[in-house]
Amino acid sequence: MIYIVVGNNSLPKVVLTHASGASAEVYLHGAHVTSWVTAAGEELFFLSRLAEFAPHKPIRGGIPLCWPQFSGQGPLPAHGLVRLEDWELASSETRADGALVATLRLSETPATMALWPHPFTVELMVTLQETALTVAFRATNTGSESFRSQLAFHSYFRIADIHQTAVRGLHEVMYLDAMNEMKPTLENGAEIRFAEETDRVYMDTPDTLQVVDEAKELIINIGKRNLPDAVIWNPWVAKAQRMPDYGDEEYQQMVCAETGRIIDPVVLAPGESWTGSTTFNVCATSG
Ligand code: TA6
Repeated sequence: MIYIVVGNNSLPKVVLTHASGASAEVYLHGAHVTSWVTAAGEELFFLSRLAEFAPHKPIRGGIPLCWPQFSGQGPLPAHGLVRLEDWELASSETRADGALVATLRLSETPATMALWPHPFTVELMVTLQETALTVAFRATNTGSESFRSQLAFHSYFRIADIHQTAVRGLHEVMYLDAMNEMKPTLENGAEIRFAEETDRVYMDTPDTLQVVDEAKELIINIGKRNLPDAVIWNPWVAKAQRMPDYGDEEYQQMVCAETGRIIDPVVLAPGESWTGSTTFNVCATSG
Protein backbone atom coordinates (compact mmCIF):
# COMPACT_ATOMS: atom_id res chain seq x y z
CA MET A 1 0.00 0.00 0.00
CA ILE A 2 1.06 3.62 -0.57
CA TYR A 3 -0.65 6.41 1.31
CA ILE A 4 -0.03 9.90 2.68
CA VAL A 5 -0.23 10.58 6.41
CA VAL A 6 0.57 13.47 8.71
CA GLY A 7 4.16 13.08 9.86
CA ASN A 8 6.40 14.91 12.32
CA ASN A 9 5.50 18.53 12.94
CA SER A 10 2.41 18.00 10.74
CA LEU A 11 4.50 17.61 7.60
CA PRO A 12 2.95 15.15 5.12
CA LYS A 13 4.78 11.93 4.43
CA VAL A 14 4.26 9.08 1.98
CA VAL A 15 4.20 5.63 3.60
CA LEU A 16 4.91 2.49 1.59
CA THR A 17 4.02 -0.81 3.25
CA HIS A 18 5.04 -3.95 1.35
CA ALA A 19 3.14 -7.25 1.65
CA SER A 20 6.31 -8.77 3.19
CA GLY A 21 6.14 -6.32 6.10
CA ALA A 22 8.92 -4.10 4.75
CA SER A 23 8.12 -0.37 4.80
CA ALA A 24 9.52 3.01 3.84
CA GLU A 25 8.65 6.64 4.48
CA VAL A 26 9.28 9.71 2.32
CA TYR A 27 8.43 13.24 3.43
CA LEU A 28 7.10 15.53 0.69
CA HIS A 29 9.43 18.10 2.25
CA GLY A 30 12.57 17.60 0.22
CA ALA A 31 11.30 14.23 -1.12
CA HIS A 32 13.23 13.07 1.91
CA VAL A 33 13.35 9.33 2.61
CA THR A 34 13.43 9.06 6.41
CA SER A 35 12.85 5.36 7.00
CA TRP A 36 13.34 1.95 5.47
CA VAL A 37 12.39 -1.00 7.67
CA THR A 38 13.13 -4.49 6.39
CA ALA A 39 10.62 -7.34 6.54
CA ALA A 40 12.63 -8.53 9.56
CA GLY A 41 11.89 -5.23 11.31
CA GLU A 42 15.37 -3.64 10.99
CA GLU A 43 15.45 0.17 10.51
CA LEU A 44 18.35 0.88 8.15
CA PHE A 45 18.39 4.69 8.14
CA PHE A 46 19.57 6.99 10.91
CA LEU A 47 17.30 9.86 11.92
CA SER A 48 18.58 12.28 14.54
CA ARG A 49 16.47 12.57 17.68
CA LEU A 50 16.92 16.33 17.21
CA ALA A 51 15.98 16.39 13.52
CA GLU A 52 13.99 19.50 12.64
CA PHE A 53 10.91 18.97 10.50
CA ALA A 54 10.50 22.59 9.52
CA PRO A 55 9.99 24.54 6.29
CA HIS A 56 13.30 25.55 4.71
CA LYS A 57 15.26 23.29 7.05
CA PRO A 58 16.83 19.99 5.95
CA ILE A 59 15.90 16.87 7.89
CA ARG A 60 18.95 15.43 9.71
CA GLY A 61 19.09 11.82 8.63
CA GLY A 62 17.55 9.49 6.06
CA ILE A 63 18.46 10.44 2.48
CA PRO A 64 18.80 14.20 1.91
CA LEU A 65 18.80 14.96 -1.84
CA CYS A 66 21.70 17.20 -2.80
CA TRP A 67 20.89 18.92 -6.15
CA PRO A 68 21.90 20.91 -8.19
CA GLN A 69 24.89 21.48 -5.91
CA PHE A 70 26.79 19.21 -3.52
CA SER A 71 27.98 20.67 -0.21
CA GLY A 72 29.46 24.17 -0.61
CA GLN A 73 30.78 23.53 -4.10
CA GLY A 74 29.09 26.58 -5.59
CA PRO A 75 27.05 29.72 -4.80
CA LEU A 76 23.88 27.96 -3.64
CA PRO A 77 22.98 26.94 -0.06
CA ALA A 78 24.87 23.86 1.14
CA HIS A 79 23.66 20.78 -0.78
CA GLY A 80 21.57 22.84 -3.16
CA LEU A 81 17.91 23.68 -3.30
CA VAL A 82 15.57 20.71 -3.63
CA ARG A 83 15.91 19.26 -0.11
CA LEU A 84 14.34 22.49 1.17
CA GLU A 85 11.30 22.53 -1.13
CA ASP A 86 7.92 20.83 -0.82
CA TRP A 87 7.49 18.19 -3.51
CA GLU A 88 4.25 16.54 -4.66
CA LEU A 89 3.32 12.87 -4.91
CA ALA A 90 2.96 12.57 -8.69
CA SER A 91 2.03 8.88 -8.86
CA SER A 92 2.01 5.63 -6.94
CA GLU A 93 1.68 2.09 -8.16
CA THR A 94 1.94 -1.54 -7.14
CA ARG A 95 3.80 -3.51 -9.79
CA ALA A 96 2.84 -7.03 -10.85
CA ASP A 97 5.79 -8.38 -8.82
CA GLY A 98 4.43 -6.65 -5.71
CA ALA A 99 6.99 -3.84 -5.69
CA LEU A 100 5.65 -0.46 -4.60
CA VAL A 101 6.68 2.62 -6.57
CA ALA A 102 6.06 6.19 -5.39
CA THR A 103 7.08 9.04 -7.68
CA LEU A 104 7.58 12.49 -6.20
CA ARG A 105 8.02 15.56 -8.41
CA LEU A 106 9.20 19.16 -8.09
CA SER A 107 9.53 21.97 -10.62
CA GLU A 108 11.21 25.31 -10.19
CA THR A 109 9.64 27.67 -7.64
CA PRO A 110 9.99 31.43 -7.12
CA ALA A 111 12.43 30.59 -4.32
CA THR A 112 14.62 28.39 -6.53
CA MET A 113 14.46 30.81 -9.47
CA ALA A 114 15.60 33.63 -7.20
CA LEU A 115 18.73 31.66 -6.31
CA TRP A 116 19.26 29.67 -9.51
CA PRO A 117 17.59 31.04 -12.68
CA HIS A 118 16.94 27.72 -14.36
CA PRO A 119 13.54 26.05 -14.91
CA PHE A 120 13.66 22.32 -14.14
CA THR A 121 11.62 19.30 -13.23
CA VAL A 122 13.07 16.72 -10.87
CA GLU A 123 11.56 13.40 -9.88
CA LEU A 124 12.39 10.90 -7.19
CA MET A 125 11.16 7.35 -7.80
CA VAL A 126 11.16 5.28 -4.61
CA THR A 127 10.77 1.55 -5.19
CA LEU A 128 10.21 -0.77 -2.21
CA GLN A 129 10.63 -4.51 -2.64
CA GLU A 130 10.76 -7.27 -0.05
CA THR A 131 14.52 -7.12 0.28
CA ALA A 132 15.53 -3.88 -1.41
CA LEU A 133 14.88 -0.16 -1.61
CA THR A 134 15.77 1.81 -4.74
CA VAL A 135 15.87 5.58 -5.15
CA ALA A 136 16.13 6.98 -8.67
CA PHE A 137 16.53 10.71 -9.33
CA ARG A 138 15.71 12.19 -12.72
CA ALA A 139 16.44 15.80 -13.62
CA THR A 140 15.04 17.48 -16.73
CA ASN A 141 16.10 20.87 -18.07
CA THR A 142 12.80 22.55 -18.99
CA GLY A 143 14.42 25.90 -19.67
CA SER A 144 16.08 27.45 -22.71
CA GLU A 145 19.68 27.44 -21.43
CA SER A 146 22.02 24.61 -20.45
CA PHE A 147 22.88 24.15 -16.81
CA ARG A 148 25.35 22.05 -14.81
CA SER A 149 24.27 20.07 -11.82
CA GLN A 150 25.63 17.74 -9.18
CA LEU A 151 23.57 15.08 -7.40
CA ALA A 152 24.15 13.13 -4.20
CA PHE A 153 21.96 10.76 -2.22
CA HIS A 154 23.30 11.83 1.19
CA SER A 155 22.36 8.55 2.89
CA TYR A 156 22.64 8.32 6.71
CA PHE A 157 22.83 4.70 7.84
CA ARG A 158 21.86 3.61 11.33
CA ILE A 159 24.58 1.47 12.87
CA ALA A 160 25.01 0.02 16.35
CA ASP A 161 28.53 1.32 17.08
CA ILE A 162 30.84 3.38 14.86
CA HIS A 163 33.81 1.58 16.46
CA GLN A 164 32.49 -1.71 15.05
CA THR A 165 31.61 -0.37 11.61
CA ALA A 166 33.50 -0.45 8.33
CA VAL A 167 32.93 0.65 4.74
CA ARG A 168 34.16 -1.68 2.01
CA GLY A 169 34.50 -1.35 -1.75
CA LEU A 170 36.72 1.72 -2.03
CA HIS A 171 40.16 0.06 -1.84
CA GLU A 172 42.77 1.82 -4.01
CA VAL A 173 40.28 4.53 -5.00
CA MET A 174 41.37 8.19 -4.99
CA TYR A 175 39.48 10.55 -2.73
CA LEU A 176 39.45 14.26 -1.94
CA ASP A 177 39.98 14.67 1.80
CA ALA A 178 37.84 17.50 3.17
CA MET A 179 39.78 17.18 6.42
CA ASN A 180 43.02 18.01 4.56
CA GLU A 181 42.12 20.85 2.18
CA MET A 182 40.56 18.44 -0.32
CA LYS A 183 43.96 16.86 -0.93
CA PRO A 184 43.79 13.98 -3.46
CA THR A 185 44.60 10.86 -1.48
CA LEU A 186 44.74 7.13 -2.26
CA GLU A 187 42.57 4.83 -0.16
CA ASN A 188 45.09 2.13 0.73
CA GLY A 189 42.90 0.17 3.12
CA ALA A 190 40.63 -2.69 2.11
CA GLU A 191 38.07 -1.13 4.43
CA ILE A 192 37.49 2.30 6.00
CA ARG A 193 37.18 2.50 9.77
CA PHE A 194 36.47 5.51 11.93
CA ALA A 195 38.43 7.17 14.74
CA GLU A 196 38.04 10.88 13.89
CA GLU A 197 35.96 13.23 11.77
CA THR A 198 35.92 11.68 8.32
CA ASP A 199 34.77 13.55 5.22
CA ARG A 200 35.93 12.19 1.86
CA VAL A 201 34.72 12.37 -1.75
CA TYR A 202 35.80 9.16 -3.50
CA MET A 203 36.09 9.50 -7.28
CA ASP A 204 35.27 7.06 -10.09
CA THR A 205 34.26 4.38 -7.62
CA PRO A 206 33.07 0.82 -8.25
CA ASP A 207 29.28 0.55 -8.54
CA THR A 208 28.93 -1.38 -5.30
CA LEU A 209 30.06 -0.58 -1.76
CA GLN A 210 29.12 -1.93 1.61
CA VAL A 211 28.50 -0.68 5.13
CA VAL A 212 29.43 -3.46 7.55
CA ASP A 213 27.77 -3.31 10.96
CA GLU A 214 29.76 -5.87 12.91
CA ALA A 215 27.79 -5.41 16.13
CA LYS A 216 24.47 -6.15 14.41
CA GLU A 217 26.14 -8.70 12.08
CA LEU A 218 24.60 -6.94 9.08
CA ILE A 219 25.95 -5.76 5.75
CA ILE A 220 24.15 -2.98 3.85
CA ASN A 221 24.92 -3.42 0.16
CA ILE A 222 24.80 -0.21 -1.85
CA GLY A 223 24.54 -0.53 -5.64
CA LYS A 224 24.63 2.60 -7.79
CA ARG A 225 23.99 3.41 -11.46
CA ASN A 226 25.28 6.46 -13.30
CA LEU A 227 26.77 7.77 -10.05
CA PRO A 228 30.58 7.59 -10.24
CA ASP A 229 31.34 9.13 -6.85
CA ALA A 230 30.82 8.22 -3.21
CA VAL A 231 31.13 10.30 -0.03
CA ILE A 232 32.01 8.86 3.37
CA TRP A 233 31.24 11.08 6.35
CA ASN A 234 31.13 10.92 10.10
CA PRO A 235 31.22 14.22 12.05
CA TRP A 236 32.84 12.70 15.15
CA VAL A 237 32.85 14.47 18.51
CA ALA A 238 33.56 18.18 17.95
CA LYS A 239 31.41 18.65 14.83
CA ALA A 240 28.59 16.64 16.38
CA GLN A 241 28.57 19.13 19.27
CA ARG A 242 28.34 22.02 16.80
CA MET A 243 25.28 20.72 14.97
CA PRO A 244 22.06 21.87 16.70
CA ASP A 245 19.89 19.22 15.01
CA TYR A 246 22.16 16.33 16.00
CA GLY A 247 22.79 14.75 19.41
CA ASP A 248 26.34 14.98 20.75
CA GLU A 249 26.54 11.21 21.04
CA GLU A 250 24.85 10.35 17.77
CA TYR A 251 28.08 10.15 15.75
CA GLN A 252 28.41 6.71 17.36
CA GLN A 253 25.21 5.40 15.76
CA MET A 254 25.48 6.64 12.19
CA VAL A 255 27.65 6.71 9.12
CA CYS A 256 27.02 8.46 5.81
CA ALA A 257 27.85 6.43 2.71
CA GLU A 258 26.64 8.67 -0.07
CA THR A 259 26.37 8.04 -3.80
CA GLY A 260 26.50 10.78 -6.39
CA ARG A 261 27.77 12.57 -9.44
CA ILE A 262 29.94 15.26 -7.89
CA ILE A 263 33.39 15.57 -9.49
CA ASP A 264 32.16 15.76 -13.09
CA PRO A 265 28.82 17.60 -12.91
CA VAL A 266 26.13 16.82 -15.46
CA VAL A 267 25.55 19.51 -18.09
CA LEU A 268 21.95 19.34 -19.29
CA ALA A 269 20.97 21.07 -22.52
CA PRO A 270 17.40 22.37 -22.89
CA GLY A 271 15.02 19.43 -22.97
CA GLU A 272 17.62 16.91 -21.80
CA SER A 273 17.11 14.54 -18.85
CA TRP A 274 19.53 12.60 -16.65
CA THR A 275 18.94 9.82 -14.14
CA GLY A 276 21.04 8.38 -11.35
CA SER A 277 19.92 5.65 -8.95
CA THR A 278 20.97 3.66 -5.90
CA THR A 279 19.66 0.34 -4.59
CA PHE A 280 20.05 -0.76 -0.98
CA ASN A 281 19.68 -4.26 0.34
CA VAL A 282 20.80 -5.90 3.53
CA CYS A 283 22.16 -9.30 4.43
CA ALA A 284 23.33 -11.02 7.60
CA THR A 285 27.02 -11.74 8.09
CA SER A 286 26.51 -14.64 10.49
CA GLY A 287 25.21 -18.16 9.90
O1 TA6 B 1 28.52 14.89 2.76
C1 TA6 B 1 29.39 15.35 3.76
C2 TA6 B 1 29.08 16.82 4.04
O2 TA6 B 1 29.34 17.62 2.91
C3 TA6 B 1 29.89 17.25 5.27
O3 TA6 B 1 30.91 18.17 4.91
C4 TA6 B 1 28.83 17.86 6.20
O4 TA6 B 1 28.68 19.25 5.97
C5 TA6 B 1 27.59 17.05 5.79
O5 TA6 B 1 27.69 16.98 4.37
C6 TA6 B 1 26.28 17.59 6.32
O6 TA6 B 1 25.90 18.73 5.60
P1 TA6 B 1 24.53 19.47 6.06
O7 TA6 B 1 24.46 20.71 5.22
O8 TA6 B 1 23.40 18.53 5.82
O9 TA6 B 1 24.70 19.74 7.54
